[in-house]
Amino acid sequence: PVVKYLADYKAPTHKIETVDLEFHLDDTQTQVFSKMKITPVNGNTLELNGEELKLKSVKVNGEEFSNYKEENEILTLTGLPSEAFTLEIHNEINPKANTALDGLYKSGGMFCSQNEPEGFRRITYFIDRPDNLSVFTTKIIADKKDYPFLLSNGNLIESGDLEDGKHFAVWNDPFAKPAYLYALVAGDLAVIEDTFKTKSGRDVKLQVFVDKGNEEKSHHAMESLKKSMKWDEKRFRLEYDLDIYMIVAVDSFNMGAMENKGLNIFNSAYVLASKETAEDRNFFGIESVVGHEYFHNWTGNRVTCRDWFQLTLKEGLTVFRDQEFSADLNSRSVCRINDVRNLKAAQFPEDAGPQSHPIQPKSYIEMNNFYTMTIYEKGAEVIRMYHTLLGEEGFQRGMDKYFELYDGQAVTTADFTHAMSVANDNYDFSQFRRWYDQAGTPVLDITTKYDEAAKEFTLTVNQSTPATPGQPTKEPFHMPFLLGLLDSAGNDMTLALKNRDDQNDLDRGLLHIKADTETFVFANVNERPVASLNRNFSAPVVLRSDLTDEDFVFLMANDNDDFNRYEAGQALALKNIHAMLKDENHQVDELFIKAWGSILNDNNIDEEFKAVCLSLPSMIDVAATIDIPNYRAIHEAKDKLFKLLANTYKLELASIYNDLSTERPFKVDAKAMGERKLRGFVLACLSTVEEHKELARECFKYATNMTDMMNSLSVMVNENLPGCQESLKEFYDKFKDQTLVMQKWLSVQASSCDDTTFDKVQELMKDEVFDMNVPNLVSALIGSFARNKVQFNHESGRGMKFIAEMIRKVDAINPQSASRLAGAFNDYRKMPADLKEIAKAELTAIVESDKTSKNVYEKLSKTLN
Ligand code: B3K
Ligand code: ZN
Repeated sequence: PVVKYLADYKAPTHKIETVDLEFHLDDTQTQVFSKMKITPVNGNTLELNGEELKLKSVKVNGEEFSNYKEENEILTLTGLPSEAFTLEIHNEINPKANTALDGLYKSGGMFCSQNEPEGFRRITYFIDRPDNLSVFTTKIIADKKDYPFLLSNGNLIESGDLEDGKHFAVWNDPFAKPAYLYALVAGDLAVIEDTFKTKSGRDVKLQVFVDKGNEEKSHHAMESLKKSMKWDEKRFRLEYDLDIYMIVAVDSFNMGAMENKGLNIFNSAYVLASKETAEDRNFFGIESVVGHEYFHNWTGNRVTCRDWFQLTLKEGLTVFRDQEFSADLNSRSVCRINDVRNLKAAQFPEDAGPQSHPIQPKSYIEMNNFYTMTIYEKGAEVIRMYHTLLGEEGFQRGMDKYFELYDGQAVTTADFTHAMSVANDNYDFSQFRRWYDQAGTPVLDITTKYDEAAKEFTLTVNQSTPATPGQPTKEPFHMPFLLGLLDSAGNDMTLALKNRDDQNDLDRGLLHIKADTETFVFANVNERPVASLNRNFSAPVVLRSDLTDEDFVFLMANDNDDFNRYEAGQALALKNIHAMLKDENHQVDELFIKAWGSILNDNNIDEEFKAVCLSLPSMIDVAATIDIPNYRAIHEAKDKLFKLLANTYKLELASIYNDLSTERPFKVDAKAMGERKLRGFVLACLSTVEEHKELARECFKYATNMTDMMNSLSVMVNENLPGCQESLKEFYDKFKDQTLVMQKWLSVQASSCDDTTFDKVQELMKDEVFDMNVPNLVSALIGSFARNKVQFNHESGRGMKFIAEMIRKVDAINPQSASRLAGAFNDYRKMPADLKEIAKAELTAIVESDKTSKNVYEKLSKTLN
C-alpha cells in the first residue's frame, strides 16, 4: 500500500470552479453526469481521482476526448487546453453493492452519501482533495413514489415531475466547498420542521428527516439544533449562512454524523430519542453531536483544511466548541470530568500504543484510520490550552482574526496558530507548536517542599514524554499549568513567586511550564499548604506527585476546583487498587473509606457530581501503569473494593436510593439526569449487598424510562442477579423491532466479564436483530466483546481468536468497521507471553493476506511492529 506524506504536499494543478451534477438514481446502475468548469493553474495534465467507477464518456469543451488513461484509481488526462475549459464526464456506480458505506450507498430504502474524507471519488471522477473548492449544482432524477424527497446541499432552485413516474429536483449551493462536504439523499421519509431567526433577523428553515413513524423521537434533535444556533451566535458571534438547514437520520452509517453543508447526515443513534427508548447519555450525546456538526459550518466548512494532515484544525477546534457548548448548557464541572475520563480511557492508551501519532500526523496509508481520539480529543485539549493561555477574550479575538484572514479558504494548523498569535500581541507560540508534532502523553513528576523558617514553598516540575513509534526522543512542551495552594481552612492563598519574573498570570493561578525541569518558589507562605495541581486538567498529562494520602483526602473535601476534588478521589482509589493487586490481603485504607463516605453524605454537592466522584477508576486507568496487566485480577480487585464501600455504607446508600425513588416528572435537564445517574450508581452499589439482591429486578419492573431500565438491566447482567434472564427476555419482546434499543440489549450482554459471555455472543450473532452489514450492530455486539478486556484476553485465547476471525469477516464487507475492531489488539505489546503468541499468529495471517483492506493492514502492521 502507498504511504502518503505531509512533506509531499503540492498545490493542485487545476481548479474546478463549478460542477453541475446530474444523477439518474438506480439501485445498481446509477448514472452520474458531471460538467465541470476548470481553470488550469499549472500545466495541461490533469489527474482526477476515481474508485469503483464505470467510465462511460469524456468530453472537453463539448468534444469527445480520448487523451486519457485510467490507472491505480487515477484518471490522467493529458494535452488539455491551457485556458479555462469545460470537462464533461459520464460514469456509472452501484450504490446497492456499496457495503463500505463510503460514497453513494443505500441504507434501508434510501440513497445517501458519505464523502469525508475521500468518498466523492466513489461517485464520480474529481479533484477529491479539500483544497479544491467548487460551487456545486445538483440535479437528482428518481422514481417519485419510492423517493419523494430528493435532497442536496444549498437551496432548492427547481423541481418537477417527469415521465414514467419519475421526478426531479435541482439544488445549488452558493458556497464553494471541497467535495468531502457534498451530500445527496433520496428517500421516502418523514420530516419535522421548525424555524430559527438569526441575530441579523433572517429566518432559517430547519428540517429533520427520519424514517416514517419516528417523528416523535426527533424533537430533541431539533431542540438541540436551535440551541446550537443560538449558542454559536452568543459565545462565538457566528451566524448561520444559508436559508435552510437539514438533518437526515440513517441506520447504516460508519460514524456519528457528518457536517455536509446545509445537509447533515446522521447516524440515527444521534437523532432519535424518547424517554422510553433512549438513555440520558443518548440525550446528552444527541445535543453534543448536533452541536458539533452545526459548529462545523464555520470551523470546517467556511474555513476548511488544506489537506487531511490538517484534520485536527477542524476537529480539535470543533470538539472544543462542542465541549464548551455542553458545559454552558449543563454542569460545567461534570462535563469537564467526563471529557477527561474519556480522554484517559481512550486517548491516553492510543497514545501509549502502536497507533500513537501526533495530532498532526506526518504520514498515513488510509486516512479513515486517522479519525482518532488523538486528532479529536487531544486536538481539543490543545485548543483548550490556547484558551487557558489567552483567556476567553484573547481566544475570541484570535477566532475573529481566524475568520477575518481565512474565510472561504483551505488552510493549515499553522494558520490557526498565526491568527491566535497576531490577535494577541504576537503571542509566542513557537514552543507550543510542538503539541502538533510530537506524540505521546507527557508525564509531569512533581515534588514539593515547605520551608517553615523561610515561609517558602517550592514546587519542582519535571517533564518527560515517552518514546512513541518513529519518535525516540522528545523536546519539552510549553504547557499552561493551573495551580492553587490551599491553607488549612481550605482557602486559596495569594500566590507570589520569589524566583521568577513571569508573575503576570499568577492571579489566575497560571504557571508556564517550558523547560524539562522548572522550579517555582512561592514566598510568604505562612503555613504548609496543600497544592492543588493542574487544576481543571489544564495540561493533558500524566501527573505524578509526592502528595500524601492526607493531602488527597483534604483536596477531596476542600478544593475549590471541582475537577481536582474528583481527581483526588481517583488518585486515592487507584493507590488502593494497586496495593490490592500487589497483596490480596491488603487492608483498604481507612482514610479512603471515610473520605468516600463524606462525599456520599455531603448534601452540598449536586447528584451528578457526587456520582462521578464516587465512581472508581476504570479498568483502563488501572492498567495504564502496569507493564503486563492481568485484567481479571484488576476486575476482581475493583469489585472487592466496590463491595467493601457498598457494604460499609449500605444504610446511607439505601436511604439515598429511597429519596431518589419518589415519583417525579421525567425531565431532560442536568438536575434530573444527575438524579437518575446517582440513583443508578447507588443501585449498582446496593446490588452487591446481600439483602438488596432483588432491588435491580424491582427497579427494572417499574422503570418508566430507558435510563432506569438499562441501569438495572446492566447491574443484573454484570452481577448475575435474580431476575436477569426474565428481564432480558421481556426487554427483547418489547423492543425487538427497534434496532437502536436492541443495540443496547446486545451490548450489555457482550460486555459482561462473566465466562459465559463468549458462548452468549456466538448465540446472539444468530439472532434476527443482528446484521453484520450495519456498523452500529457490529459495534454493539462484536465491538462490545472486543472492548471487554477480561473476555477478549481470556486465558484460553478464544476471545482474541474470535475477534481476529470477525475482523476478517467484517473487512470483506466494510473496512472501516473492521479497522475499528482491530483496535482491540492495541494492547499487543502488553499481553502475557502465551496470549501474545496467539495474537501474533492471528495478526500475521491477516496482515499477509492479500484480501485485507488497507485500513486493517495499516492498523495491524503497526500493531505487530
Ligand atoms: N467529519 C465527520 C467525520 C468523518 C469521518 C470519516 N471517516 C464527522 C465529524 O467529525 O463531525
Ligand atoms: Zn467533526
